[in-house]
Amino acid sequence: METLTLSEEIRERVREARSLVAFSGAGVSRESGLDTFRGAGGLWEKMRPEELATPQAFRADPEKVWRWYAWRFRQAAEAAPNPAHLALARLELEEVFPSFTLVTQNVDGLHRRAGSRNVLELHGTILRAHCNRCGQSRDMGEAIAESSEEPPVCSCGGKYRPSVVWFGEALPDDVFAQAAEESASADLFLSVGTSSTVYPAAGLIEVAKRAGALFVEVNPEPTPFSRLADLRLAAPAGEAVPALVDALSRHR
Ligand code: BJW
Ligand code: ZN
Repeated sequence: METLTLSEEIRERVREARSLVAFSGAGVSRESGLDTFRGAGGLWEKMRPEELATPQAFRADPEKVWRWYAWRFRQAAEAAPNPAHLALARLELEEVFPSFTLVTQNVDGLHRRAGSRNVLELHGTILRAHCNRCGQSRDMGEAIAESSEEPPVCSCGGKYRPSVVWFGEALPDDVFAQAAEESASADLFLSVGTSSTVYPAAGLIEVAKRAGALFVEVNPEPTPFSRLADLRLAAPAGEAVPALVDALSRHR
């Protein structure tokens, strides 16, 4: 993407902004080679979500669900952050805005590996697993490597499961509360690579918009929130986010 030119009105808002929230979804990791959930080529074109990403699915067929996550863990471990992850990290590390929070729905750990620090993982992480009975937590890679059982069995007799949030499960309370608080006080709210269809995460866009944030959406496809966007970049994140970060930095 060539140099991005911002309108005078947006430049003004950027100049005055104190806090930025970046909100990301599976699309930001697409150019790292990880599949999105919905849409063409998405994980759920081949598999129904309720067969894999629910507590009921794990109860019904723990081996199938565990294997699917073990496969995705290996994919994530082998993937590298792309220019979109790196540009978002730069925004934080170069302190372009006094306050920066990265709220992600992703479980792949790529934002932290790119150098982002203030990361709120709304849907947990695939890098850890915990026992469904006693809650004991361990590294996912070790759980896969050290056990021949799928899923590995805990010393209490329970089964290990990935530490992600499935449909019907509550998001970690403190993490969501902090994300909502940051969204409510954000001057800029930047949504990247999410279909914005899963709640309560998608509701953060409404929270920010209602509180008066400038809302920027990066997604090649429209979402239910596109109409509310003050600026929409219909391009892949790996191209649009570095261009946007350059433009934001230039106008500070
Ligand atoms: C690119 C790109 C490129 C492509 N560059 N972009 C009605 C109203 C409100 C809520 C509900 C409702 N009915 C049911 C609910 C509840 C349910 C829900 O929201 N369902 C909806 C589907 C309707 N929500 C829940 O169950 C949540 N829990 C809850 O509500 O608890 C209540 C409770 C309270 C108290 C006690 C008990 C319960 C939990 C939701 C958990 C979601 N979990 C998953 C799986 C995580 C584990 C895993 O990874 O397997 O999270 S589902 C999946 O969707 C995953 C994602 O984080 C999430 C969001 O998806 P995302 O990231 O937006 O990806 P995609 O694939 O949808 O979109 C990718 C986008 O990228 C697309 O738009 C592309 O165009 C774009 N793209 N290439 C930029 N290169
Ligand atoms: Zn246990």
